[in-house]
Amino acid sequence: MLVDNVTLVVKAGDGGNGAATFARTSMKARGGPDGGNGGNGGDVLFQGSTNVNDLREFRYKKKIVGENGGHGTKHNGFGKNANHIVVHVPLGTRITDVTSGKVIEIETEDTPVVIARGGKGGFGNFKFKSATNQAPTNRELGGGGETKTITLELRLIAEVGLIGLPNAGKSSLLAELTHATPAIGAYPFTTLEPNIGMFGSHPIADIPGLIEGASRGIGLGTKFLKHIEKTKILVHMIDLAGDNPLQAYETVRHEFKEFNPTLLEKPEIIFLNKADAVDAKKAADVQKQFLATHKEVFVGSTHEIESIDAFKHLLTRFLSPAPVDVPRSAIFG
Ligand SMILES: Nc1nc2c(ncn2[C@@H]2O[C@H](COP(=O)(O)OP(=O)(O)OP(=O)(O)O)[C@@H](O)[C@H]2O)c(=O)[nH]1
Ligand SMILES: [Mg+2]
Repeated sequence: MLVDNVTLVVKAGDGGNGAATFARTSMKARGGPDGGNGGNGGDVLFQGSTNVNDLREFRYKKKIVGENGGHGTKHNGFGKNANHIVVHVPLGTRITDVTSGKVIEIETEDTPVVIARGGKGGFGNFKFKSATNQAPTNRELGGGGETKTITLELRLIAEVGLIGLPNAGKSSLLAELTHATPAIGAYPFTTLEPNIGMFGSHPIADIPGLIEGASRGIGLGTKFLKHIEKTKILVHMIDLAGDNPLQAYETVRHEFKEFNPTLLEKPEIIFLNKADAVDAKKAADVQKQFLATHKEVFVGSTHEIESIDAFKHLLTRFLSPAPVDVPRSAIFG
């Protein structure tokens, strides 16, 4: 289970100000007060939706601002009440008010929840007219809309797990397949915590690199492997330019066996990566060695768009409920 989370500021709309005006025309030198009320500011509501699968849009949108109410005007003109804003989030999103600690879980599509309330519109001076005060000059300013800092948290079960030795290109692949922006580095253990991205509606987890002895706590250990216990598919990334690609594969498989042997039975695509960095003969030789695994073997490069497109097709077929029937070992790169 991985947690996608974001922090946001939500500000509801301010109420419009009441007006302080008098009905003075060429005909009427001393008309009464006629300042209208301000309109109410719009609320910001959150509602569950099955059309939204992740919190991606909030990675860029850090602030949600409601509409302000219109100001009151002369001739008893009332300011417009602002429309409320409804923000759609995936079902299962937990919203926490950072200040109060209050938590709301969005479980259904039915009920929008008000997260920040709009300010009330202020009264215009007409409203203050009384038997004793026929010409009030006072009016109210609109109330400020509430501002809340909230966190949104969504628990996702990864459907695809990217695994392999450090530096194989797992994060590079995640960045190509999804909108996620993981750190990518030419050194081992760039990734220290799992990253998650959405491939369409399928969460993909990029797991920190495993090394020999991980099951005994070497490197970052196997603590992140729990995130892929429920995946449907594993993508095992192998660096073709590495010393012994088949051994790299077996090293990781051995650590799986120690951690949880059922991981060995998951459908798996072996991605022989960095094909651009080796000559075609080397790629073909390594590919041949991998035939013994009886797994789907893909040769390609995360740096090449055709390769990524072909891999997307392959992954989509693996994710589709229909039986997988794909030609083995197409070479790209
Ligand atoms: N030439 C070449 N380099 C690649 C390719 N894919 C990734 N790289 C490079 O390999 C290095 C490691 O890539 P990452 O995506 O960070 O690898 P990782 O598997 O996530 O590594 P860890 O997080 O350390 O486990 C980076 O310098 C990438 O630019 C590829 O297809 N071709
Ligand atoms: Mg990484």
